[in-house]
Amino acid sequence: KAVLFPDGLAVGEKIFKMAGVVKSYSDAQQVCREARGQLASPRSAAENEAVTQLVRAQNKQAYLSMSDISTEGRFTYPMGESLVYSNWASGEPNNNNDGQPENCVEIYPEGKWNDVSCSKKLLVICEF
Ligand code: GN1
Ligand code: CA
Ligand code: CA
Repeated sequence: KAVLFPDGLAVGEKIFKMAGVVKSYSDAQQVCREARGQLASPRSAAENEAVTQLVRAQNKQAYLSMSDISTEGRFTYPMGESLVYSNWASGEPNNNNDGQPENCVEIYPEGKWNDVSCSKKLLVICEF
């Protein structure tokens, strides 16, 4: 645990680590892949709270791993499974950025989720 302070948190078997960079979705995915992890994928309220703590500490929205790039309106994890947990903000996902689609997911410092353009530059948090 000590080595994770102040940028990481362990929840059950999972470790979330803030990478200290702000990237587009595909670049963010690559950062986590190169570290042999993947983008944060909170699958429970406890995991979502851990990611939220890291986001709040930086006061910057972060990417989650999930997207509806394959099928509009159907958000999945990177391996294609449907979500087992979600924490959408009210009215989200709305797939609407000035008429442009939004196929990636950001998490706000309050822990709620919003779909956003995958080109938006957001904080990278990986899980291991
Ligand atoms: C943001 O900036 P605005 O209000 O058009 C957000 C959308 C949300 C919306 C919720 C680029 O859109 O994803 O659905 O707020 N766009 C960006 O009100 O973050
Ligand atoms: Ca979408
Ligand atoms: Ca949205």
